Amino acid sequence: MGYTIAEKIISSHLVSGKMVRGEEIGIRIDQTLTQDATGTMAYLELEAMGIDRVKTELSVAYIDHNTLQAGFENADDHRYIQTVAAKHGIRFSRPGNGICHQVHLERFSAPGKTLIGSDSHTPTAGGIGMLAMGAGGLDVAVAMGGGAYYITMPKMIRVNLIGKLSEYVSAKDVILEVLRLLSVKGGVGSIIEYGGEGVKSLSVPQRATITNMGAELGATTSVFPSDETTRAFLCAEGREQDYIPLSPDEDAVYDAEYTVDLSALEPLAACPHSPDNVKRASELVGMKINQVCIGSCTNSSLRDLLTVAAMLKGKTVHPDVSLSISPGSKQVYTMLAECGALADLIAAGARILECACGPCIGMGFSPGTGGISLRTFNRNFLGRSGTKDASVYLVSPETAAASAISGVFTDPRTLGVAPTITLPDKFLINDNLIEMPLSEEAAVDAAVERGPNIKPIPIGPRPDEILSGRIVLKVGDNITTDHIMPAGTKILPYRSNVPKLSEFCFTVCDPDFPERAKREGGGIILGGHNYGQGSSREHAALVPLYLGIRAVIAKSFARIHAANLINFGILPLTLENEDDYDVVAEGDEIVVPDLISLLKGSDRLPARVGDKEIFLNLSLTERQREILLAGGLLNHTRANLNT
Ligand code: MIC
Ligand code: SF4
Repeated sequence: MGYTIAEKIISSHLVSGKMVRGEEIGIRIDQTLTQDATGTMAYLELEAMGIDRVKTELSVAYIDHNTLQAGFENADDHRYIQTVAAKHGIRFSRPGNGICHQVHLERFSAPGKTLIGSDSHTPTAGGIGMLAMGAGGLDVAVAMGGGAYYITMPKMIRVNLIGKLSEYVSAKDVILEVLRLLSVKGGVGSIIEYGGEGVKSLSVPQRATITNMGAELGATTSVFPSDETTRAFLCAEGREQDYIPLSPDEDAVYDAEYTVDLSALEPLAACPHSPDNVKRASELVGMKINQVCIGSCTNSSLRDLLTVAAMLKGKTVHPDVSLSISPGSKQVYTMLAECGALADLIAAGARILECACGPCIGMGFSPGTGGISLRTFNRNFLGRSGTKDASVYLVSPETAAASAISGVFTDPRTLGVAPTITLPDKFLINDNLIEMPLSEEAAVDAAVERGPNIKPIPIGPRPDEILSGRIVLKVGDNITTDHIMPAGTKILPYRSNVPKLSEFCFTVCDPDFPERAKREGGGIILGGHNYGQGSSREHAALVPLYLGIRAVIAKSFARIHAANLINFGILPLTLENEDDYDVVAEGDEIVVPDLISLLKGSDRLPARVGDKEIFLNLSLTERQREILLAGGLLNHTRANLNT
């Protein structure tokens, strides 16, 4: 039986387990990346594990999320990351250099290699044929120390692309179509591979837009073949030596196949409040809009912004619309400036932001009350923009630019002939904002600087003999990590301060939750399907842990979040009978007697709710059982290092 692209990369990096769908495998990791909102924790964890020097081929620490710096906190965290990176052998991408995924794609990604990043959109690098996955900071720290990354061997889904995109239809519309087909749960437990004739017509940054939003499908990752287009991109980045061709074997076996006809695609939009709530742009035409935001790791490449600049040239942004543009990287920004496109954007009235995540993570540019915002981003979860009653639509750069000019939702195909964008053969290469780490000798005496915002990481207790607690919160399906641990200007500065963060936990769903959880001394959370979808932020596990949450019971979990819960010693339990969700109410007391012995070997836990018995499932590998029994991965790794 032949291999898929992902199986080829996995087989060359397999350190434990067998490549059998559903079984746990350990993979050797070549590269890691972190960003600053998850990076402080990841490096505190690296230090806590006693790892002096990273063992990966390449590790990069990016600063791109918390760049508003409304107080001392962010700057202190940046300094911590800069000094800890230098000491431990990690490259440091300074603030101003760009969004981690865009910069990594440009400067470090390589077909056939493995990458994990403490950010759920790490699969962006799948656009170049890399096996790139989002992970919790602790897993990234372990990989930096040379440890394997463990995942469940995914199913393989193939998406065949046929035909060619029409004018004004772009990569964002492709992934929105896949989201429409598969939904935000459709990729869970799977790797999505793109193939077919249509692949050839897509540039690497376009492919990266598609793999980026594979995160929204819940997929483990997404990957494109590596072909002549990949080689040309690497050449343009001055890195042809990183090129290898990569395609699936003729007889590779996929668990499911879909076909997307690029020629038949139209501009699409994901409507509030979910990336899979997809409609045709033509159905929304004429809707008055207030704001347009262009950028984020999904759509901020040179190709995207040159397209926007060409569409805005000589026009003025509609007076009722505020348009922000955040270039994805310093490379993109500089090249826009050099060719004059930046001047066209400024002249049209765009508000140019620095190359960082910015409005995508609610760092500024919140819409007004009840505002309608069109964004080229990847997530439109409730409240993520910073305005709870805003309506965010996810669209392509083409739809965004067309609508910014007209002031109403506009199908760009109505604008006449589309601009032709030619990308240069050589990109501008200047890595002056990437600092190399100190040599091993110099690192010995180098100090790591810690500001007062950096508080100790909560460490989970070992589990008690009996699990007993009240349901302190009952929530529905598709709860995101933005519900559990919101971000935005007021909250993001505290990513290294868990006690402070705890004041905001679940407040999008229930403003009283933090107080109640404290009063009750913690307890258990009950959720629906796909609990914890969205980001990789381990704070969505760490903060509940701090508030005393010892278990989450749900109908199903999102992959990264389930791993984060286990890493911090919180039990991710599923309901054996989904109907029991309706039986259990907030305030009910749940008791699982004999927890320890069940944890040692059983997948099925009998639990008492009042006078009723229900069954909870806990399907774990041996390794995960040991982690939970140790009270989390930090305890477990420390114990192993000391034996
Ligand atoms: C996001 O898009 O939600 C983030 C912010 O990039 C997160 C990481 C974080 O919460 O710091 C992600 O996607 O993992
Ligand atoms: Fe940054 Fe937004 Fe991308 Fe997350 S999704 S990495 S916040 S640009």
